[in-house]
Amino acid sequence: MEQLTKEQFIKTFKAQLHTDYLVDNNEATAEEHFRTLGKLIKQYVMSDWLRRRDEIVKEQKKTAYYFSIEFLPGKMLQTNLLNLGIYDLVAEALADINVDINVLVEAERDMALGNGGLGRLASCFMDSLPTIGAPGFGNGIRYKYGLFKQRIVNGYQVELPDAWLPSEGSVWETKKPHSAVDVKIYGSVYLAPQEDGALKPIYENVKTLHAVPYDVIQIGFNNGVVNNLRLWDVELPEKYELDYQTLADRRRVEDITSFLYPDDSSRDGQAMRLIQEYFMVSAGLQTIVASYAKMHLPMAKIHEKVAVHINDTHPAMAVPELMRILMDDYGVKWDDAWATTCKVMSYTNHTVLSEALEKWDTGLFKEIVPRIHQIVGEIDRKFVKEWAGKVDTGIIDRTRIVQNNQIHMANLAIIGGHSVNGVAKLHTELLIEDVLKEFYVLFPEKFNNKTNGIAQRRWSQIANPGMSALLDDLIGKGWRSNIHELSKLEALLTESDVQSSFYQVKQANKQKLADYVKKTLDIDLPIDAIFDVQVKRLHAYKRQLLNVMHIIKLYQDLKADPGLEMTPRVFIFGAKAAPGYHFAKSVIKIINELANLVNYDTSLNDKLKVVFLENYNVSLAELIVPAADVSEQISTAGKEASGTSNMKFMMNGALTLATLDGANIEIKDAVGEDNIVIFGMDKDAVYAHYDKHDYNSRAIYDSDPIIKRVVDAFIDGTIPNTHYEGHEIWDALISYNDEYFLLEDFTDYAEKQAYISALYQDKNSWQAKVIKNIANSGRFSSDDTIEGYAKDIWGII
Ligand code: DL6
Repeated sequence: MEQLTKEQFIKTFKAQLHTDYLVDNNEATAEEHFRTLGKLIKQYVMSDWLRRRDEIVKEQKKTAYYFSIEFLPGKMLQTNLLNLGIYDLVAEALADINVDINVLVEAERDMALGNGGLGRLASCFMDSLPTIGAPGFGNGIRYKYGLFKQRIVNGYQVELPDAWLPSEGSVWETKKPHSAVDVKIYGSVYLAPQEDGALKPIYENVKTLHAVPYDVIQIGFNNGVVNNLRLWDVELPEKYELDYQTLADRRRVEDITSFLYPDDSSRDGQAMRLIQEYFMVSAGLQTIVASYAKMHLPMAKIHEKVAVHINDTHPAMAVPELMRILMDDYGVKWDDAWATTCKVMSYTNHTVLSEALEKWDTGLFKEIVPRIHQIVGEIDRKFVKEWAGKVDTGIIDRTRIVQNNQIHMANLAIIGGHSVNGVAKLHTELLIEDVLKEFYVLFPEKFNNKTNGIAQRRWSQIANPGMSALLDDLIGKGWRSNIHELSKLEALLTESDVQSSFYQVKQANKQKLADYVKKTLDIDLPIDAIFDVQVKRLHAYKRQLLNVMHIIKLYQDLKADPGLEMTPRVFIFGAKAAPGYHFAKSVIKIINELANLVNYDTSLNDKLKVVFLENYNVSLAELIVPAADVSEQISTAGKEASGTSNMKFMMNGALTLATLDGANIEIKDAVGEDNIVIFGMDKDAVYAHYDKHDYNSRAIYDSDPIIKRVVDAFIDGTIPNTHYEGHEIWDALISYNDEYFLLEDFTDYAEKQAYISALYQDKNSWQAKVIKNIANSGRFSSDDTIEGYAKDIWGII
C-alpha cells in the first residue's frame, strides 16, 4: 500500500463514515467505526490484491489451494493493521479524534468457522502463506452460524447459535457473483457410449446448487502480498428454481451453508454434512481447473501448476471430483487423469482417534453424489487390482476405500494423493507404526512430518503488547519480523532485572484476566497465585479430569489441614464440549460445581480458586494465554496429534506441565528437560498396556488410599449437585477401567504439581525458565511450518 499519514487517514475515515452511515465521527457507534476502518483497510490493499492476482496469472505461478471445512481466524482487525504496518499510526490517529482502537477491536465479532486446533491451524496458515510470499489460497465454507456460543447455566453447558455474520456481510470479504459455479447433487447418472468410444455421463433428476464465492483478504506481514481465503456460499440458481418450489425445499438449500457441523445423529444431518463437503470441494475445484484451462496447457499436466491440500478427511472428495472434472468436462482419459490427480493432491492427518477418521455409508454416498460414487468405486477396483498378488490380501482388504458398505475417506485421500503428513514428530511416527502402518507398507514415500506452528504475530505482538514492548527494549525490534531473534534472550536468562521485568509483565497480564473474571463471574482472583491454565476442546483423552482430580486432592488436603503451607493456585479452564458428547458435558458440570465449592469456602484462605470461563474462543485465548504461569498439556501419551496451545503458552512465558505427547516432546527438545515439567507414561508405556491388556484401574484404586479418596469424591457428596455426573465419572474411572489411564498417571502428576508449587517460590529460578521458554519458541512459527509445506509438499516456492 501507499505511504499513509495520520492526517490522510483521519480525513478518509471521517469521509467514509459520512458516506456509509451519514454520521459524524462523534456520533458513530463502535460497530460503525469498526466497519469503516475495515472498509478502508480493504481499500488500502485493493491494488496489492489485484496486482497479486494478475502476477500469478501472468507468470503462471504454481498455486496451492488449502481445502478445509474449518477456518478459525477469530478477529482480523489487529492482524490486518499489524501486517499492513499501520497499527500504531491508525491507533494514534483514532486517539486524536477520541476513538479508542480497543473499542473497535471489541466491536468485531469472532469469525468462528471452526471447532478447535484443526481450524485454528488453517487460519495460522492463511496468515503465514502471504507472509512468506507463497501463492497459497484457502477454500472453505461461509457458514452463517459458526461454532455454537457456549453459556453456562447452573453449571451446565448450553449451546446457542453464533450468528457471527452481520446482515451486510463480513467487512473483510468481497462477494464475487461472476465467479459463481453450479454444483450438482442427487439424481442418477449413467454412462452413454459416444461415437469415439468414450463414455459420457448423462445426469437425470439432479438438483443444482449455485455456489457463490466470497473472497476474504489475507494480508502478508509487511510485504505487500495479499492472498485469498475463498469461502463458498449457496444460492438458489434462478435457472433451476422450479426444482425448489416449496419453502421447505428452499430452506434446505440455504441450510447447506448455515451451520458448521450440522447435527449428524440423523440420516438427514449426515446427508447435509456430505453435501457441505461435496459443495465446497466441487465449487473450489471447478474454479481452479477453469483458471488452469485459461493457461492453455495440457490438462494432464495440471499438477505442474496446481496443488490441492486435503486438510483432514473432510475434503477428500477432492480426489474423485478432480477426476470427474478432468474426464467429464475436459475429456482427459482415466489413466492420465489419475496420474495427474495423484500428483495434485496431498493430505494432512490430524488425529489418531479412529472414530474421527470419516467413513460414509455407500448408500447415502450414492444417493447424494452418484457420479462421485461411480468414480470412487472405480478407483477402489483399480487399487485392489493393482496390489493383488503383490502384498498380503489382508493389507488390501484393510486399506481399500470401500469396505463393508462404507467409504473410508482417509483411505481415499491417501491412495489419491502423493503426500500424507502428520502434525508432530510423534504423531507421524504413530501414523507410520500404527494407525496407517499398512499404507506405509504400500506407499512409504508418501509419508512425512510437518510439525504444527502458530501465527506468532497474533500470539505475541497482538495478544501480549506488554511482553512485546519489553522484548523491544531487551533485544531490539528485529524479533517482530524474525521470530528466531527471540533466541537473543538466551544471554539474559539469569539477569535479575530482566527476570523481574518479565515477572511484572506477567503480573499485569494476570491482573487484566483477573479483571475480566471479576466482571464476568464476580470472582476475585489473587494474582500472586500461580495461574494454572487448561484451555482446549473438552475431550476425555485431553484429560481435563486429571486436572480436576488434582484440584480435589488439594481441596481435601486443605480441608484436612487448614494451616497447610501451599503456594496459592488459580485453576482456569476454558472448553467447549461437542453438543452430543455426554461425558464431556458432565466434566464441565463437575468443574463448575467444584468451582462453586472451593471459591466460596473461606476456610481455604484464597489458596485455591477454580474458574471455568464460558465460550472459550480465539479472542478469549488472546486474553488468557499471556496471563498463564502453567500450561496444562496432559493428554494420554499418543493421543494428542500435536496441540498448538502448548506453543502459544510457551511463547508467552508459561511453563509447560506435560506428558510426552504431540508437540510437547518437541517443546521439551527445544527448552531442555529442566525447563519443562514432564510426568506420566510415555507412548511406549501406554502401548504396552494396550498390548498386554494388563491395565487395572480398580487395583490402583483399591491399593492407593489417596487415589481412592479423590475418586470417591465424585460420588460421596463432596461436590454438590453432581450426583448423576459424579457417578458417570466414577464408573468411567473404575467400572470401565479408565480408558485414558488417569489413575496410573495421577501420582506422578500430583508430585510434579507439588514441584511446580515449590519452584514458583524461587522467583529467580522460575523466571529463568520462563525466559528460556520464550527464547526458544521461535521454532514453532507457522511461517516455518508452511514453508515446509510449500517447498516439500506443494512445490510452490
Ligand atoms: O493439527 C491441528 C490440531 C492438533 O494440534 C490437535 O492435536 C488435534 O487434536 C487436532 N485434530 C482435530 C481433528 N479431529 N479430531 N479429533 O481437530 O488438530
